Amino acid sequence: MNISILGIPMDLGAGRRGVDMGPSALRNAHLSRALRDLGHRVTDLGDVRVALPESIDKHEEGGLVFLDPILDACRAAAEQVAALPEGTFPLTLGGDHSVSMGTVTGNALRGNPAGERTGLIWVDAHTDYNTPRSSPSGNIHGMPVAHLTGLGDPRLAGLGGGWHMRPEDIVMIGIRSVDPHERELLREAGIKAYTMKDVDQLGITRIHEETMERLGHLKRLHVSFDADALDPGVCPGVGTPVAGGLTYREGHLLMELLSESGRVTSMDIVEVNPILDTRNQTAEVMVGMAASLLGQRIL
Ligand code: 6HN
Ligand code: MN
Ligand code: MN
Ligand code: MN
Repeated sequence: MNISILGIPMDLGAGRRGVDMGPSALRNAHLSRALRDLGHRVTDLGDVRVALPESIDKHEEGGLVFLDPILDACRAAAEQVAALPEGTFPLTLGGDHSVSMGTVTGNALRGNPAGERTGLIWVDAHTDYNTPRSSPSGNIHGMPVAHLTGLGDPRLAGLGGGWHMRPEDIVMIGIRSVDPHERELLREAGIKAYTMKDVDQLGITRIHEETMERLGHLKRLHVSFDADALDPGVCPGVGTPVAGGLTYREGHLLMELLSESGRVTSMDIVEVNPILDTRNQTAEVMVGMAASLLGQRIL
C-alpha cells in the first residue's frame, strides 16, 4: 500500500501545551520504518503550517479558544488530504484532537464524486462531542465530532462546505469521560458509543463485530485514535488522562481485527504529548498501534 504521512503540529485546541510535538515524537519512534518493514511504500509529506500560540492572541470567541488559527490548520490539513491520489492511505499525526475536523473532512471528500459516505471509528476516552455552549473548558479538542456532524460553531462545522458526518456512521470505543451536557447531545444525535464498561462486558472481538455490522453499508472507514483511549499506564504522555482505559492488548486486538477487515481507508494518531511522557513510550505504543492497523501480525 502507499501510505502518506502528514503531521499537524498543533496544541491550540488543548488546555495543556506540548501535544504540538506529537508528530516529531511519532517520527522519532520510527513510524516510517515500522510501516516500510511491513512492505508499504511510505511518503512523509512533512507538517501542515500551524500558528504558534506565542505569536498570536489567545482571544476567546463565543466559548472557543484559538478559533481562527485552528480553522486555518484544519482547512490546510483537509485540503492536503483531499488532494492525495486515490488508493493512498493517509496517516495523519496530531496534534490535539481538533485536527480531526480537518483530516476526517479531507478523507471524506477525497476522490469522492459519487458522494460515498465515510464511517468514523473514534477510539478515545472522551466522546469529543461538546459544542461551544456545552463545553466546560472552551477547548476545541473536546468538540471535533460535534462539529463534524454539523453542530456548534458554523465556521468549524462548515469546514467541509455542505458536507457533514452522519451520526449513524460513527462508532466510539473506549469511552469513560463525558461531560453532562455533552451526554445529552450524544443521546439526541443517537451516536453509538462503547464505554469501558462495554469493553469489559462484551470484549473487543464482539465490539469489533458489531461495529463492522453497523458500518457495513460504508466503503470508507476512518479510524481516529486518541492516545488517551489507552490506559494512562500504557500511554502516560497525554494531556487529559483518564484511569481505566484500554489495555495494550485490547488496543492491538482492535487494530488487528480492523486490519483483517480490510475496510479501513485512513487513520489519525492524536494527543501524543512528549512533554508529559516517559521516554517517548506513548509515541512508541502508538506507532505499534498504527503498525497493527496496517498489517503487522504476530505470526
Ligand atoms: N480529547 N471533555 C473535556 C473537554 O474539555 O471538552 C475533555 C476533552 C478531551 C479531548 O482528549 O481529545
Ligand atoms: Mn479525543
Ligand atoms: Mn481523549
Ligand atoms: Mn455546515
